[in-house]
Amino acid sequence: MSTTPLALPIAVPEPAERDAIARAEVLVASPDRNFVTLRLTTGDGLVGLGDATLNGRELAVASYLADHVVPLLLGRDAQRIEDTWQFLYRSAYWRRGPVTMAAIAAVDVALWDIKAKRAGMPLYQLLGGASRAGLMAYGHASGRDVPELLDSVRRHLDEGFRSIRVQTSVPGVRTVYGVASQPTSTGGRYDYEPAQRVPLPVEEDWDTRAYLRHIPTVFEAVRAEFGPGLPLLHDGHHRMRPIEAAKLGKSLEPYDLFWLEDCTPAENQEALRLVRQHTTTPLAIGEVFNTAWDYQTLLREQLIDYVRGSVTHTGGITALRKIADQAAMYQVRTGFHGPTDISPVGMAAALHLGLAIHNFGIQELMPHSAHTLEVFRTSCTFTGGYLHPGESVGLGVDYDDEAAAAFPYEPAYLPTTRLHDGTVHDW
Ligand code: CS2
Ligand code: MG
Repeated sequence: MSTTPLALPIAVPEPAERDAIARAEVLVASPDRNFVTLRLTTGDGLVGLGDATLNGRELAVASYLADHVVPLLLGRDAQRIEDTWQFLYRSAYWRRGPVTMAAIAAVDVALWDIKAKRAGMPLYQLLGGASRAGLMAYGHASGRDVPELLDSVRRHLDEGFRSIRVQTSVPGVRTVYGVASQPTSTGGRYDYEPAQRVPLPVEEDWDTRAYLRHIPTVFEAVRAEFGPGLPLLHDGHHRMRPIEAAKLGKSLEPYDLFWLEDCTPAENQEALRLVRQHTTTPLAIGEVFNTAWDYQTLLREQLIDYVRGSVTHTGGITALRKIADQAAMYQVRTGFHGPTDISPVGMAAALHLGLAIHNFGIQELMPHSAHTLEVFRTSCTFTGGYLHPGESVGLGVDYDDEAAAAFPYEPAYLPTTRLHDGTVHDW
């Protein structure tokens, strides 16, 4: 009796020598804050950069890349972006999570950078071309009291911002997320950048009832000063329970917010149902999400208005584009995360993607320091309130090794929060 031989798997063709990844370097530097960057070089010398920065846990991603991913990349075909994404995601077996997804993101973005350079065009052209002239950005205004906050809004308007996030101190609370110039528990100052170079996390305190009473009075003052037109945003930074978030959304309705961000801890998607039933204040969520699955319920049930993921923390352009496309089906727009812990490489990736997709909403911009911009030379521009990734080929970012050598890694932690009875709360 004859037997049919089993079909052998079809061999994946070897890459052309010029396309094989010849070098993969994990670069860690701290030009005023820590950044982890992946640099891939092809056989013919094309260079791609990817951002792998995970604020406060940077070395975990550096090790994931150097110890477990770099050995898999050498010799692989730099042209096969989707295939490499699926290979790194599925063959690790242990899926998702911020460390894994930041590592995959770095590879993905570096490969898009290389592909666009190979094509000789800025990345947004490869992603479909520009859908708009520029990307409206919002800046971070804050104040320990209302006059200081109004000054900060004025300063941001002078710098060209046309949309402003408003964060403020709360009477009876010592240190609050997002408010510059507050004293910290270690005697330093909480200035702009929440990650602090301290051996233990700085402690902040919190009182939700005081916050809920105070915030509407602050927005009333801002609207009275700047009128009804200016888009205003606010970040709840995961601190409320669902009914508290619903109450805040409702009490802010007269001030017509552009969005209320992270009103509840993001892992409980169902919480947003309750919030949504009570308020028409637009909701934004997702900066700590790392895959499309984290958005599944929120999008299908139309519980949010903006997706807040970043290229760096959701697995790269390949993954974030799929999230944006899924969001578009529900008329949900993007508001990609853009704090200083997204490096200029991650920021450039967000701008290329944001320029190309149809459902772009707004882009967060926390400008990087001069030292950061010495290490990462970027073609991105901010003019008249609008960001643009520039017309250089690829991402438009170069990494300066010499400048980076002056800024070695320094451990830094994000703060932690306790209620006034000592209970740990969401930061
Ligand atoms: C934030 C961030 O930009 C935002 O909206 O909530 O400041 C966030 O706290 C940091 O990215 C944490 O690393
Ligand atoms: Mg936020």
